[in-house]
Amino acid sequence: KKINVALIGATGMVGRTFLKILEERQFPIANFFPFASPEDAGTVITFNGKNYYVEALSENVFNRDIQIALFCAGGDVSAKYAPIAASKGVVVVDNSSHFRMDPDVPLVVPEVNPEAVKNHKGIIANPNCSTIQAMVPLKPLHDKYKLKRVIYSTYQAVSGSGVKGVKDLEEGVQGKQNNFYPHPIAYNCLPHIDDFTENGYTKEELKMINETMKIFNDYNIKVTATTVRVPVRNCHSESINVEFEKPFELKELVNELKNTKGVVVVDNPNNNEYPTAIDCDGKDETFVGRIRRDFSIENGINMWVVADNIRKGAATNAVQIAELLLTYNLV
Ligand code: 2RA
Repeated sequence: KKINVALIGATGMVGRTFLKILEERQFPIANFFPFASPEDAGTVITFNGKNYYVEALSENVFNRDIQIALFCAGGDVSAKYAPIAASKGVVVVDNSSHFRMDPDVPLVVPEVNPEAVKNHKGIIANPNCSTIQAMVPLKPLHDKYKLKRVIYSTYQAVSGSGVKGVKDLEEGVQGKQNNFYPHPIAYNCLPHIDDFTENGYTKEELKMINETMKIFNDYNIKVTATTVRVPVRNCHSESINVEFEKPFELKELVNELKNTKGVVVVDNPNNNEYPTAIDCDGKDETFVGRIRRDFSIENGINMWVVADNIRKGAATNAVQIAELLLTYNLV
């Protein structure tokens, strides 16, 4: 069965990765409608061997025969147009953060809570990239040992900020100072991703905290986070400390991870084997290493988790949600 798909934000870094993922996974598309902002409209993109003019988004485009609309044009565009699309019977998969905490909007990582898509009321939200890559390994561990507390420390690539972030780093290392970020990112680390809020946390940190509880549907899990921008081009790295309710054998815990779809364990420190951003670039799995007991608490571990924040962190996860809509006959 082939369906008609709209891609809103087709010319951005995530949008272009959507095109690649849709092609790689041979998502069954009959008619394809790429959209962008008026200033980017008219761009020609190639998709599945055909050239398309990217159209300017407007309210009436959703009167066309479209089954799924993939949004990756920022929160303002999603806030305005996703409800219009949904009102016309189009199922929206939204990569922005705008609707993630809406109780009527499922927040989905297909390896973690696929069934949640069945409760959608027109809009399904893609979680934040740094949340998605943590959920994939945490899910089997939560199922077996029950999460009590999670501490995230992230080391996030500049690609998370789009082309401007990448430019700031690449030109910064050549001595040309831009000021996309509030401080130089070259040879530097910035504990500042998204805006600061009144409680001293950034929106990025609050996203990880709130999205973890919503995706596991467990508001008793204690979660905290520190999210940091680092001079890495692509892939987010995360140090995750987990306290479980139940005791565990480390070998058994590692085997749980090895047997989890979407997880690749790279963990042999004696051979300098652990996940690195450069090694994970362009991949869809979540890579886990440095798995070791936290001897400071009764049932705890530390682990190092790396994934491609543009692929699994955004485009691939969203396309997997679209595949679930087909699997569950929801479109
Ligand atoms: C970032 N997670 O890395 C945010 C949005 N992509 O900037």
